[in-house]
Amino acid sequence: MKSYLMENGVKVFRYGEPIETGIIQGKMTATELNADLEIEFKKNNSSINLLLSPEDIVYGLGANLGGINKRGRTYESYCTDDPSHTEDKTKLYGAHNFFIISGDVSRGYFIDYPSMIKYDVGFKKTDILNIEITDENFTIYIIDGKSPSEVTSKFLTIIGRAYIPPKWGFGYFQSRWGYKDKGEILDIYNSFKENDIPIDGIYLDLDYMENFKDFSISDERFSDFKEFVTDLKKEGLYLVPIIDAGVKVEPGYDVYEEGIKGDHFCKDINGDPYVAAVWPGKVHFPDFLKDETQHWFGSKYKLLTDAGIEGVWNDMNEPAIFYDTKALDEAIEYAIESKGKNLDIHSFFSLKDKFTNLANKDAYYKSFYHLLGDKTLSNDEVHNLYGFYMTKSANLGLTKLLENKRFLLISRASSIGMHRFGGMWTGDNSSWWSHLELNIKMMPSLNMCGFFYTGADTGGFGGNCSGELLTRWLQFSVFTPLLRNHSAIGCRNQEPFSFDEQVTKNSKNIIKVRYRLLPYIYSEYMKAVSQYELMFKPLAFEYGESLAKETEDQLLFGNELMLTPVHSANQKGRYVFLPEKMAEITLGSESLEVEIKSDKIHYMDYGLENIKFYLRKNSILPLVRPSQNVKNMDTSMMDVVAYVDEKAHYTLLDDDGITYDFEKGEKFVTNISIEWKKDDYEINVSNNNSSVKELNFKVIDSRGNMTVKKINL
Ligand code: MIG
Repeated sequence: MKSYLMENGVKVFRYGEPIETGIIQGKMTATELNADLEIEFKKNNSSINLLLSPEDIVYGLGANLGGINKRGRTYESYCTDDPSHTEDKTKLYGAHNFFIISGDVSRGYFIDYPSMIKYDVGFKKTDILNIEITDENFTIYIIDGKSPSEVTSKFLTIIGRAYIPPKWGFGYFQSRWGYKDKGEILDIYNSFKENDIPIDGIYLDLDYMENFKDFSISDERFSDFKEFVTDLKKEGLYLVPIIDAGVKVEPGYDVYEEGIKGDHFCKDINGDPYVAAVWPGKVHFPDFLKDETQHWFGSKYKLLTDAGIEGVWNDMNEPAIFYDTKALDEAIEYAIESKGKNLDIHSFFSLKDKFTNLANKDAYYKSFYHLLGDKTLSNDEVHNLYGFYMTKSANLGLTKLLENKRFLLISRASSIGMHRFGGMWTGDNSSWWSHLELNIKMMPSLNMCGFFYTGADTGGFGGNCSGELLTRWLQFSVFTPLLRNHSAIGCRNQEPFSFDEQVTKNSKNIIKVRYRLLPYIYSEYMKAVSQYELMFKPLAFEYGESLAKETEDQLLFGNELMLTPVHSANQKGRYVFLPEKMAEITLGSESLEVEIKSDKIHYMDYGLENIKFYLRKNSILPLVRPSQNVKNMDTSMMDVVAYVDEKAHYTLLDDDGITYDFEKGEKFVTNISIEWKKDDYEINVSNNNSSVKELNFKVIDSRGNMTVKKINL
């Protein structure tokens, strides 16, 4: 074991010869340190036991099932395409190996290892957190702090600043697997306009491609693509096409030919390009771990950027495999042999399993290889890096192609480290109430692992969504930086206008509220990523009461808000726990109501029409008028709602929303201070944002007295 110390006090313990993953950034100095870890090394397995005291909370682990407190469950880190996120599942699409044990003190652990890790967080034994790493070569980072926030900030610092999308990426997006052609995309867009529902973009799923080929556009369904993209963009509507990991095997197809010529594909045991089957049938997987391949594949996005595209989503990059030819042939052989036989229960099930278990077999990932430096490694050994490096490849390509322009980029598979290059969505959830609840609980864990530009498929991907579920989901998603309503082919249509009139009306109102909150959400995003703080926080990160530790369906958002979403059916409201006095805000597209609430636990009426949340004491929230899209957002006149007893301050951060000039200090800042002086509020504003001209203040105090003031800048 070798040990190191990082500048911010993070301790590093390297066991054996770990694979260089590229996740951690920052200097390390060799120092003799004691890890104080109980590790049992066996062949291909290292087992670590950490002690949990009864009061300890375990936070983190990113995209996973379970609650905010991860105790009482098992988890696995191995990026997996499994669209059925039922309660018994142990792994999803991401590998996010950071967690915190928080009790009297807090200690964070990050395990830098790119293959399977299993966690038993007090499941078999209540007081043991057991970690099984399938190797003896890995690095553990240990981060101590007084509080979970302090630990998180230190961790976010050593993994580097998160990806920043363009401002239009904070708008509302519609998506559906199955929008078949230009005509349908236009119909959808027009319905948004006719219904006066704001929208910033439509995602293009597989349907835009020619025979599922990456970097191809169907001439039949999407002719004159460039014109189509450009015309819509002029109105402020962005199209965001999908790119899959597998490249179709097809002689004559440029991406395939270049990939072969440039030696860019993963190899099989014989050194030939590995053949798997996904959408287009046979595919090869680019070896994204190689620098040259990252640059080559990244440069292929040119076909899209040349057409005016400024955003993409990377899919199937666990990578997902429907079957490989060997396994399929075996299954077919077996079926032929079974023909005409009397199949008893055992032989019938083994026949059936041959086919139903064809997808994503463990064996596949052991049978193809990457080149990392001068080492050849099976995919299994570096499995969790594949989505990460595919997204890095896209980021490198788009950065070069779009120069100083920011782009939208999300991926399905991820590991920590990828957060610097793109955002992520949480994969194929379902139109279930429990998945709305999961979405709520997952947000802080994702933030802790560096993922800020993230959200779930609003309304649920698989299954049929009800109007009520969509409305409730929107009421929460309005706060997630990535706000995308996406659904699977074959399911009921899920656009806000595909239900009854009431649902359309409510969704419209709620989406408009998103646009009212947008300057605040954007400002909080920029602060969180640049100051290495969470955007979504568990209550216990700031409040000490035991109830704060148990409450998992309320979240702090930024420094100002507390979110209390309704996440079950047929409710007219919900119970809310207030750790302190707060102002209850009811926000509609045109309306704003404020009421002081002091009961620790009270029933909150929360219907389907508006959004409700809480504004914390001595806090300020700026709002704008709703707009059709981000491009048309008008910040000249803002409402500023505040709950102030003594004094409050808010810094509203803004920039051009398009370029990286903010990194050179080109930021627009509006500083707002409100202080209670003797018998009135003193309001001070300093502002270098020339587009902000008029502020309409509504300031409430703890007794519920409201002061209204207008300030022209
Ligand atoms: O096997 O492209 O998660 O968002 O709509 C399904 C079709 C492949 C999975 C993605 C989903 C997308 C779908 N894809």
